[in-house]
Amino acid sequence: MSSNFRAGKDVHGAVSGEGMRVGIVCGRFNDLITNRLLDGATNGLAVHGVAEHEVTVVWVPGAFEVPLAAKTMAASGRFDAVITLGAVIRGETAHFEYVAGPCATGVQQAQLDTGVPIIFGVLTTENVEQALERSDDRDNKGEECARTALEMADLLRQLRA
Ligand code: INI
Repeated sequence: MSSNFRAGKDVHGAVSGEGMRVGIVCGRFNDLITNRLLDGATNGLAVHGVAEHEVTVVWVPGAFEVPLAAKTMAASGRFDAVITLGAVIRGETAHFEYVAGPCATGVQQAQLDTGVPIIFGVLTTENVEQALERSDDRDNKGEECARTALEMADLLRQLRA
């Protein structure tokens, strides 16, 4: 069924990096993968016009530590968005669920608590091959997160204006 109803306002965030301050939290665990995600994220930010001096990269031991660092950065008021990057690989650990679940829940809670967009770029895969596929030049979760961060930062600016 279609309708002729047109909403009075239709709000979209722009993917534009001008003046945007972005924090990145990156897990060292599985750093073969997380360095590729970081390259994707920083390339994505650069392509959309984010200045190098507006980007801060913070390293944490692993995905379990990501939410606390992301929340602290978001709460500082110094960032328009925070991107989280990590790699939790099921084949590598017996406690996959204990790391991946709390990381995702913690990131979501941190963005709701602070009101700052915190973008979830922590890969959770069955094996290294899948993680490599999602962090390569054609399909890179970090690059996708860069675009999402800018879109959400602009959207929230508009919603608060
Ligand atoms: N951390 C990850 O980021 N990825 C993993 O796959 C992983 N594994 O396999 O255990 C992992 N563990 C470390 C964890 O994030 C914490 O750093 C550690 O438990 C100390 O709190």
